[in-house]
Amino acid sequence: MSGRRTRNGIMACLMLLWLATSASAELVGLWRFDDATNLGKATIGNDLVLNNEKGTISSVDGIGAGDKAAAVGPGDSFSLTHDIDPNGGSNDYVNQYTILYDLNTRTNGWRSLLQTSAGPNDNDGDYWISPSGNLGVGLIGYSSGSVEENTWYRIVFSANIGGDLNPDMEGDQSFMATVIDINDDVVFTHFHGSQGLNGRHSFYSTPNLNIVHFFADNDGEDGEIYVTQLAMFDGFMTQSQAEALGGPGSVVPEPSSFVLFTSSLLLVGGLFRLRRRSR
Ligand SMILES: [Ca+2]
Ligand SMILES: [Ca+2]
Ligand SMILES: [Ca+2]
Ligand SMILES: [Ca+2]
Repeated sequence: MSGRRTRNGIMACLMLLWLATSASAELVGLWRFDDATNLGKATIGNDLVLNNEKGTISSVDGIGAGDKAAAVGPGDSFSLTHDIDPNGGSNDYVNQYTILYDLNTRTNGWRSLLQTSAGPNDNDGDYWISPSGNLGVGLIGYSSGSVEENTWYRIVFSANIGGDLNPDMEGDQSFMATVIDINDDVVFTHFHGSQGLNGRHSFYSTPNLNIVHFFADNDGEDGEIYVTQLAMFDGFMTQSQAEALGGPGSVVPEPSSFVLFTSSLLLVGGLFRLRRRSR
């Protein structure tokens, strides 16, 4: 076993341990876009609904051999019935969540990542990559750090609406974006401004419409994106949690795999000890 694989194994184990013990953010949806015949198929959670009226959604190559991704162009998008209950102190809306995007944008125009309205094209998108590559939206501000087009990134968008994600920073920061590159290096983490409970970025939850949309906008400000992995968590992540995730294409740990994974690690550890003892 190489040093890198050992390190990756330990990292994965620590991440699984953290996810299994973290009460704040459970993985409730995971999509890998590897099945060209069923692009919206879920690994965890509900299948994505493909809004493909413009015909821009198709299967494309992802990261490395065997990986596939979905292309999504202007006017088209994905809708998700997420089944997340109201949280953050609300009876109606999802105020705490994290979305993980492993993506590669194909243009340098406006690229909508999130749409919280009832229908995907009802109004302006709610979280963007701007033409200059900055993350955000006017209401909560933009990151000073930026991303390049034609480059794979993991973007983690964490929301604690009505709350504060950074007690060390003056005022309330209700949103955080962490960007990680293909080498597992953190490109930047940015804290956006405050928002009151049930604000623009809150989702319709289980008692009402129970829906959210990805890569959608009302008038074409949703430039083409390749997405190879998408995940939804039902709580916010902190900076250290988000920055501990690997880069684009790396495993998003499933809570159900935790027991199996640690059992196999213990088994491997036991075999190593047995071998050493027999020498
Ligand atoms: Ca728009
Ligand atoms: Ca909107
Ligand atoms: Ca603060
Ligand atoms: Ca994929």
